Amino acid sequence: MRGQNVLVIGGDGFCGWPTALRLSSLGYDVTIVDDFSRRKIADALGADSLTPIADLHTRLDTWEQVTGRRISFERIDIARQYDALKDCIERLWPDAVIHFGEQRAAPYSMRGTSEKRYTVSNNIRGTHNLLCAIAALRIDTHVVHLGTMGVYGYDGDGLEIPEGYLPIKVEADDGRLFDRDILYPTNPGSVYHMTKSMDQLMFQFYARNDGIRITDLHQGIVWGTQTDETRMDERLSNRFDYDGDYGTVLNRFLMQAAIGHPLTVHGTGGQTRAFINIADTVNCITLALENPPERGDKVCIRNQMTETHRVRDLAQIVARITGSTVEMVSNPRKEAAENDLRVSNKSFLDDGLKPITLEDGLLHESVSIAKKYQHRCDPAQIPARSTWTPEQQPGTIGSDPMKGVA
Ligand code: NAD
Ligand code: USQ
Repeated sequence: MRGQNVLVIGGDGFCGWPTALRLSSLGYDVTIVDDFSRRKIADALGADSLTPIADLHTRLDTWEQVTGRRISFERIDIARQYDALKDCIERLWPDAVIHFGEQRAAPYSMRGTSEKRYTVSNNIRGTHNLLCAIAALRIDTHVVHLGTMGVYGYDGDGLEIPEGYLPIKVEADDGRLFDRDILYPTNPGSVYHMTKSMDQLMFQFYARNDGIRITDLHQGIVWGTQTDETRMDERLSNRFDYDGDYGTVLNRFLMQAAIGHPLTVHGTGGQTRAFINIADTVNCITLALENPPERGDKVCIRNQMTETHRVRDLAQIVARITGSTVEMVSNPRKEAAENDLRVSNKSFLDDGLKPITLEDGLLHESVSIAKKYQHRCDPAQIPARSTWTPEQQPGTIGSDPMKGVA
């Protein structure tokens, strides 16, 4: 496996950057493709990463100084520059392509008409361009895509969510029963999540029609910020988003605790979600690369998460270890107020993943990183203002997350 040529699309981003470093340190020959759209959106929103992040050229030079390894870079917008993408794949002829390159914030995708249209056009065209180029070149490469747990939806009653497929029996008119293995019925909760549901169909088609080997990782919410490699030098630091659109819930709570801001629980906080630490994101992607499907296999879907938590429980944990207060704010989203969630992550456990959980002390690391850079925080960026419908209004509804909850 090592010595292989890997393209990391979206390798300047939160999950892509530490993955590129890990793969390079393991001896993979890594090329990052990115269009810097994430940095441009951050500039447009006025919401910078809490951690200072070096520009990509500085990052790559630093990595070479520290380790002697070179990561290459090609600036390509994969949604709009098909020919450049195809040319890049033809020149590098990668053994694997890891696809992180999408607009990934649900609130941003619901912010307004132009953000909805951008998210759909960027994500769908990018994924399709990649598959189309691979099919046109007849290259036998392994596509590893970062999908989301959100494709399953969150209306669950606690029945365990399988890894991508649902075995069902269909009853014919004459009463005979037929076995089918279908994609788990998708139930996206935002325009962003909808694009991931649509990606699944494109993967299914290209795996069957062109024999492309595809792994789709249905990842939970990533928390934490640093990995072994990004800790090696401050110029290798990973991004830490905390704003109302791009900050994800646990990282927001950790950062809010660090600056003495009340923890912003949406609604009752009864939403249960799947989580994974950034270090395990990197571990799982390495395992997925090392265990590719065979040509002709159906898409290999793996649930990339390590634990589930209710949002109000997370707030309580963070409040307990930091002494913060909790504030219940009206939920800007349309989502079930309370849900149960059980998820199978058997395939990574079988491959040897040793999950990093909230207990492992990394909550404290994130709080201290947030404290170190708290002078960079703009409190005006904290409230979540993107609402799912025009009728919804941001605002505070209480201060006790357990109040009103059975
Ligand atoms: P990110 O926004 O930090 O990184 C995405 C990177 O892709 C950015 O550097 C961006 O510039 C680049 N990009 C976007 N569109 C592109 C295009 N058209 N051409 C080239 N580059 C493009 O996001 P992230 O948090 O690193 O997420 C990476 C992937 O993982 C996403 O697909 C996301 O849906 C998925 N994911 C993320 C999380 C999470 O909690 N962060 C959880 C589950 C799944
Ligand atoms: N929430 C709060 N308070 C906050 C922020 C969020 O209560 O300050 C709540 C939200 O209402 C939601 C839950 O926390 O119920 C999760 O929100 P989130 O922003 O952490 O996660 P989400 O929007 O689902 O998106 C993130 C990533 C996305 C990825 C997804 C995985 O941004 O790229 O696909 O997590 S998953 O949630 O499993 O679908």
